[in-house]
Amino acid sequence: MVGNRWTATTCPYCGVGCGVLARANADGTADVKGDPDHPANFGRLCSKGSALGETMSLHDRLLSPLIAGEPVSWESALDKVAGTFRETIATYGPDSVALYVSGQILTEDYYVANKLMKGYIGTANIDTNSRLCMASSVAGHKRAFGSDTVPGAYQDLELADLVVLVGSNLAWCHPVLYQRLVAARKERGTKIVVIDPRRTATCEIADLHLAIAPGSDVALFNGLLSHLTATGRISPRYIDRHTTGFGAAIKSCNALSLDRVAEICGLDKSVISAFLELFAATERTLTIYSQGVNQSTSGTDKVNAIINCHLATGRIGKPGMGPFSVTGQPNAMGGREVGGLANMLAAHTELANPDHRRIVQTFWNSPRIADAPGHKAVDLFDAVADGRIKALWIMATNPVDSLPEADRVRDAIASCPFVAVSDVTRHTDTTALANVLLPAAAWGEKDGTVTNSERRISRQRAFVGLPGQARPDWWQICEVARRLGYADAFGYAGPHEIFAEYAALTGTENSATRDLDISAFEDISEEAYDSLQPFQWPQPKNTSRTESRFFAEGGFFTADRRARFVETRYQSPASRISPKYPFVMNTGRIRDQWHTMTRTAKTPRLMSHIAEPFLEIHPDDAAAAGLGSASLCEVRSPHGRAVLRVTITPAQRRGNVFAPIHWTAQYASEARIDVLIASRTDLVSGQPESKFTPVAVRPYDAAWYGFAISSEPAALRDGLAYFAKAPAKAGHRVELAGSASPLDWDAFANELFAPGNNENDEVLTYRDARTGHYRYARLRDGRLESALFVSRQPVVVSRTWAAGQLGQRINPGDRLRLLAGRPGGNVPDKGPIVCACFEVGANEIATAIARQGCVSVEAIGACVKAGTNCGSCRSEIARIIDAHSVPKAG
Ligand SMILES: Nc1nc2c(c(=O)[nH]1)N[C@H]1C(S)=C(S)[C@@H](COP(=O)(O)OP(=O)(O)OC[C@H]3O[C@@H](n4cnc5c(=O)[nH]c(N)nc54)[C@H](O)[C@@H]3O)O[C@H]1N2
Ligand SMILES: Nc1nc2c(c(=O)[nH]1)N[C@H]1C(S)=C(S)[C@@H](COP(=O)(O)OP(=O)(O)OC[C@H]3O[C@@H](n4cnc5c(=O)[nH]c(N)nc54)[C@H](O)[C@@H]3O)O[C@H]1N2
Ligand code: SF4
Ligand SMILES: [Mo]
Repeated sequence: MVGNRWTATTCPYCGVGCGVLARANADGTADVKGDPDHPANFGRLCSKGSALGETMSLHDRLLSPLIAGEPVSWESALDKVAGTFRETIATYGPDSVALYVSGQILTEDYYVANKLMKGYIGTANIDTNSRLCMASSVAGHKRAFGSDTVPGAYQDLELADLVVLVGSNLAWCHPVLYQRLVAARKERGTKIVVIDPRRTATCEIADLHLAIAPGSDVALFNGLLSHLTATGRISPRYIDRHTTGFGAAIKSCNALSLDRVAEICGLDKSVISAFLELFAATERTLTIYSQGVNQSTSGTDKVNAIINCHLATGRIGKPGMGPFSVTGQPNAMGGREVGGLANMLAAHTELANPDHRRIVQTFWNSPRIADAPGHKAVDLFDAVADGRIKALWIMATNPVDSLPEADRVRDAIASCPFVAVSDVTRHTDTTALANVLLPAAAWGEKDGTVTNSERRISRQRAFVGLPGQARPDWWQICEVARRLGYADAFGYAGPHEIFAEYAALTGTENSATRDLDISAFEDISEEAYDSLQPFQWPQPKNTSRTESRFFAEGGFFTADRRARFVETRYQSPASRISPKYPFVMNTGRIRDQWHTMTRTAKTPRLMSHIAEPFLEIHPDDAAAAGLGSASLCEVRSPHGRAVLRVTITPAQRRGNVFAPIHWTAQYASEARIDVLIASRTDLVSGQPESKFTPVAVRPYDAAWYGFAISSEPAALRDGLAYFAKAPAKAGHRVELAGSASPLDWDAFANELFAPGNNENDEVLTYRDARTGHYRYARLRDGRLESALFVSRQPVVVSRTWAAGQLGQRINPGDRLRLLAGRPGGNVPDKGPIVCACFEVGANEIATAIARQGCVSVEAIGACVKAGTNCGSCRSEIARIIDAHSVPKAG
């Protein structure tokens, strides 16, 4: 399919759901650009979206079905999966099998997976990684609205006068929405409040940052409801006409004084008051929230505490106002629509509702319908561990890394009699444990739809052919269903037929009793599906609905069509902190990596921003714990341990530390962060508490630190205390540390680089026994093949510069400098990469500030191009400018 034609598709990363134009190149890469006509992004893309074309290489792709690691035909693999499921069900019943899927499969994949499990096998044991992500929002929506409805639209970002970001690092996690907000702020002076215990990149545009104590959100929003009521800012009309339960909710809130709220949140009363007053005074207020809200044992209460404030003011479903849960994964919303969660049915019908079960079963004409909720993700793996589930199929998610108590999950999967994994990647921590591996079609190879945070359904379109034996996920499920005897119900000619069936179900016996209705598409043809333009639901048939927001005039999906205020009570998590585990560990994302890095780590460009797992800690805590900058630390909880690089920053609150979620056993020795996290969940939603883990932190006693670069991957032998790998432009880079120095450094280096060594290479070494410095460089025909830099302290070497030397000719006069790890005076050292698009480093930006007097992000852009493409690094550039600007003399 290589050619000049651009294909309109959708980005496979975050829930913004940006439109992408893609075109395949002959070398296996692709050109990508933002789709100017897509209403989510109007042509913008972030650093991850812009780099999509570089992540398409077939390196480490799973390209054939495997049984016990050996390539087999699809026939054999599918027979094996279906046969094992059939026998297990026959012997132990339908609840002995399970499917664990993901917000990264397409709606059509999700629909057939759910139909097979709930309608044909007859178990609700299908859950998804959205349990770790959106479950509290879903539960909160359902408690308040009677349905899982996101009332607003992205346009509200441009129409709001106040945007409150709660537990959302929008700048890094929903970068294009952040860019839209930055533009709106410039245009209309939108006020922005960030509520997050950390000072994140998003705070760069905040008028007010509330660095609240972790887990204190319910107290803050209860305090807000109380303030709104006391100061007469509520809307009695909206409350009377469209809601119930206000009296009880406000009663519990009024018990909290402002002093008490400030104390719980750990903030000055004046800061709290400033927020309360800003919210009270601004009619057009939009509250965007994400994982700082959802991933908590009080996640559902946090959601409802926020929604309560919007219901009380009637600020919902109107231009520029409303509560707005932003989704994480590209199709988290689509999965919710088709009932991917173990306690839902399909098309926003309820498993617990007998009438809904009848509607769905009749529509499917299925032999049975699950009538009891299945296991939610964390419980699901408990059921795997204790043998209740005996056959498990995992699709498009990496639970060995992303679920709490991850080592226990790993052991559970390893002990399960049968595990099938559908993935696009050959080597992940989960594929390592599979009996059967099923090669899935990846982004660019598959067709279907996704729904973004604002309920907008867009097409993903294939623009390259299927490599090897890779097949789409929906096809895999239908083939297994066929083998289980359900050929008639799963005989789809393609995703368009699945989509049409799903659309028809949304309209069945609906008549506006359910929010989700896209029956306008129930007869969609293949041609129409192929040219489908992005649209927002609802789209019922025979109507020309133009308003896509919900609830401005009530019309909730409860029996009495009224919204419910929910009594939310603040519960302190502080009692979990103990002298043994005195720090609260928060976890989350970094700008350029996606989850377990199976795709984003393929490109050196995205790895150049942050190449190593780290722990952020406040300077005073670091000093007290004896942690030096860039040293290594050991983080422990009762469940596990990690070794991470220390990053000292005042952006952390005292007593709190932050670690990224991304590093797996594929990339680092001991950085799987979920091994530390307890499988404690929100009682309503079943969502795990990923952001509040009591931990101990202490220095890691490294005898030496190292940094290596090589054309071929280094051979990392057992016993290395620490490693973290990353690709470099012409090879690989790895950070190293050991607890005892090797006796012979030359032998160590030779062994490390053995995979690429050639006996004719020229080897340069340098050793200073007194300081513990050791340097090694291997040249082939004068070009750098590999190098190792070792010292007793964290290695001071310009990584970006050193990695850039791989494959370069090193002139005899420059060899000493190479061993020193520093560029010559006439060669600029970029420093750590800030702008991934144009590979502009922090030093280059600092130089532009110092030498060219650039004091704005725009000026930096004009000077060195940084920040002028995707814009994801603009807040970091602003931070560098701040750090370098000299205060004006008074
Ligand atoms: N670059 C990148 N972008 C992504 C992803 C990715 O992997 N990489 N993943 C996508 C997915 S699936 C998701 S779910 C989203 C997540 O998007 P976000 O939710 O924005 O990201 P996180 O970093 O998980 O957490 C958000 C913030 O919650 C804060 N927080 C922690 N505890 C509390 C608390 O008690 N109260 C409050 N108010 N805040 C708290 C954290 O400090 C953190 O800054 O990102 C999506 N986008
Ligand atoms: N401590 C902590 N833990 C967390 C979180 C946190 O903030 N803190 N966040 C949680 C959240 S919100 C999320 S969403 C999860 C994410 O966690 P996971 O879902 O486990 O992470 P991914 O790396 O996205 O896994 C996706 C897998 O699917 C594969 N894949 C990609 N495309 C396809 C495809 O089209 N078909 C198939 N079959 N496979 C494909 C990828 O190679 C990869 O192995 O992590 C959760 N875990
Ligand atoms: S914001 Fe970035 S990651 Fe998210 S959909 Fe858009 S381009 Fe993809
Ligand atoms: Mo997520």
